[in-house]
Amino acid sequence: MGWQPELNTPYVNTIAVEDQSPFPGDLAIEERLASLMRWNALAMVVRANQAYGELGGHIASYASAADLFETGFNHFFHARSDAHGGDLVFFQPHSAPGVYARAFLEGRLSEADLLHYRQEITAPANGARGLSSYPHPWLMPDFWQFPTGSMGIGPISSIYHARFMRYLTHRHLLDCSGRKVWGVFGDGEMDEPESMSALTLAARENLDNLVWVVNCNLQRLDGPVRGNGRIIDELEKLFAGAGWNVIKLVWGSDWDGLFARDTTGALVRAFSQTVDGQMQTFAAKDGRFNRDNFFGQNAELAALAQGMSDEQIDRLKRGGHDLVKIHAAYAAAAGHTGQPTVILAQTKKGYGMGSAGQGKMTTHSQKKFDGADLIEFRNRFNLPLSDEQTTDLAFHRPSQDSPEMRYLHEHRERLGGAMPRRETECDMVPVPAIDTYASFALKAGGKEMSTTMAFVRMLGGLLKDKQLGPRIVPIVADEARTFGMANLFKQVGIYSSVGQRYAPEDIGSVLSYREAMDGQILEEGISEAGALASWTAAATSYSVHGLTMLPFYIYYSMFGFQRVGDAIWAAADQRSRGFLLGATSGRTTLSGEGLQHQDGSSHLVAATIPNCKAWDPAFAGELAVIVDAGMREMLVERQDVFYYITLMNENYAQPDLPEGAAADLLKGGYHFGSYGPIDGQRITLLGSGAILTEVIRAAQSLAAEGIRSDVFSITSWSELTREGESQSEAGHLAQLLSQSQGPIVAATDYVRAVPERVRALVPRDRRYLTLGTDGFGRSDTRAALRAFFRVDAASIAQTARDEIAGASPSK
Ligand SMILES: Cc1ncc(C[n+]2csc(CCOP(=O)(O)OP(=O)(O)O)c2C)c(N)n1
Repeated sequence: MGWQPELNTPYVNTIAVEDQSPFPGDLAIEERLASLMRWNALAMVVRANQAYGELGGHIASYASAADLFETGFNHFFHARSDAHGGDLVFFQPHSAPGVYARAFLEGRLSEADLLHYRQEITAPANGARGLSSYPHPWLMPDFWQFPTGSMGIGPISSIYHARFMRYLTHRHLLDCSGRKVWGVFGDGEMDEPESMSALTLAARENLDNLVWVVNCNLQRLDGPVRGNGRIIDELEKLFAGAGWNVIKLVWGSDWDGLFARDTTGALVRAFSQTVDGQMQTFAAKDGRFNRDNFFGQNAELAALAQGMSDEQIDRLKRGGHDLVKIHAAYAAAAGHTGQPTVILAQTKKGYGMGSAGQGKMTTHSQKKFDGADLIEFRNRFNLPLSDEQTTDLAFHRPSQDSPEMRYLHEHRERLGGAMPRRETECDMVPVPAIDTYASFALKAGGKEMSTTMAFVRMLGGLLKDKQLGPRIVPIVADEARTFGMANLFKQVGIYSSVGQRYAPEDIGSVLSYREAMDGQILEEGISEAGALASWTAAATSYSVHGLTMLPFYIYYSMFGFQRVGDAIWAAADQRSRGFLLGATSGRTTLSGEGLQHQDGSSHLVAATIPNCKAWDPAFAGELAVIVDAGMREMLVERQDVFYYITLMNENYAQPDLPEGAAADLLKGGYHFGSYGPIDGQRITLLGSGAILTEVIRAAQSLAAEGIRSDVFSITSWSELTREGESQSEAGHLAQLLSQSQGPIVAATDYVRAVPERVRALVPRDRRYLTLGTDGFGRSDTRAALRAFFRVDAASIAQTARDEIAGASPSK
């Protein structure tokens, strides 16, 4: 018949009036509370900016989201308690002032704290706690759980957190049933690729523990989200097509009567012809304008508006400002099974800011109010404030025994206490002794293998450990075979929420592809953003769920910090604990793959993340010591750090780890060996990762010429730098170098800026030269690439000779 199902429904509420669940609260009190939140949030931002105009902050976003937040707080968002594992709630970042305002009413923040909004550094000296601009667990570790400041990170993160809760349940590690993930996001934010990329995953996995509320105030920062279209229609199609349950929450209760009287469908027809840019204008204008320009479009509409005053027209609420409608939508979402739900809530940006901001193009950054605007706001929301209190922007907290405060506390107590609240209590998972899984690496005896192979073998061993094994979460983004991990498919299985419904093609093989409900590997497909979100969910399980998990996400190193660096930054903010393994790393070690795959920069970016320890080990034994130390730091000492380790795919002879090297290598480097006659001319060579093998070969050829080289394996340029910079006396590098003499040549498979970081720590009387792989990669053999970038043994040796001869131009 050529029929195509229509994914759009008319521009009205999905839930009909007669299907609305009854509102279980006291509407008048909740409205008064919401008004107080609005006021205190506004006062906080305006006062901060009156004091210091540069501080910034937002009012209009929370003004649009206040009712969406408050309904959640009063009726739905469960905090973690003895009776409930706790919901996860992602808050629109620039609505943070509203969350602080609530914490103030709840008594969790003081007036002094509110006065230090966006003044984190100066606050302590004034006996207050500074309030971070946006949700940052790093900065407010007992408060915020999820960083959402960078648009798109919250949405994708919420999906993978919801999926990870299923994973924990299916693997019988923690029963997460009855717990939900709520996310309030912006309609503009939905444009981010991260926001949209995992929608089908959420539907495919039937994540009915996930509810998104998209605050469709129809505006973003610069202007309308879809001036010439309707964002709610567009999102309805997108989400429905992706398999979500869509609840449109477009109009408030005041419209119910109008719809009931509209027997000809005039309203629905008018909406279908009104684009968002126009809707925004209607939001910005008064009742009179709306009577003339909306209801004035035709006789049928005009008839509907008859009998309503301009004031009443002005106060016609959009769905996202009507507590009763919001509650009904939330209740339907919370009760929906089999699919994730999105609530598309139409609101007005800057709601209630009157002529100062409601629906204005510039409202996003509006933070100045004159006296008249403030009085208008007070009147609009019936705030119990005198004129003076209003113009003074006095914060207001009703007395503890007022009905509002009793109501507020009672409702949060019913839901397990205040939110947001970040917990840190978690179990201590013992780390197995290193020789139970890594003796092969520590005593490699010259056996040839790559560090990737060594890592996979160690991981296989760790997975067998009775206590730690089940807590490990191996994560891949469709590269398990690349890294030789196919054996793990059989050993621990790939997680699938439905098991395996097919006979795998390779069923007879020992490495057969095995999916299982209790499978341990998270195979994320080709989505580095997804895999990183998954890693973050596992890496913060210790805090979000009180259950320590240890994720190892292994990926093409070039598709890490470069591709999803912002997500890693957010994971760092969220105090993640886990391992990132940048495999096939190095610009010349990954030979044939060429420009886009070859990584020469990840260590540079990793070094900028304060709680990321980045390592570039050359040998399997070094790798073992680093993995062991990382596990102890994260699981036993429970430090908020994560490790980034680069792994290579080049096979070479793996030496035994020199006796006593472990302590030094964990500081960033150790003396690997000396070559050539003791009385020869002296050169010092530093190398890391696979390029250390070139350094050693250079030392051997120099030795044959009578030159003495001291070779140091640098396991972490960034740790070496941090250690050195934190010492007032000679740091580790200086101590290492004191065992050697002569000019120093450093070589890595990364851009020269990586080894350049330690330059200031090199003794002044020593020349320091760095060799690296600056420029675009090429596709060729390792030998050709290393010669091209001048990080091969011959180039290193030549640089050393030139230096000794005093002929090298300084580089
Ligand atoms: C990745 C990223 N890009 C840009 C910004 C700057 N920014 C902050 S809020 C905002 C507009 C948000 O619009 P919307 O999501 O519709 O939320 P609203 O404030 O309208 O509720 C922008 C562009 C950001 N925080 N993150």
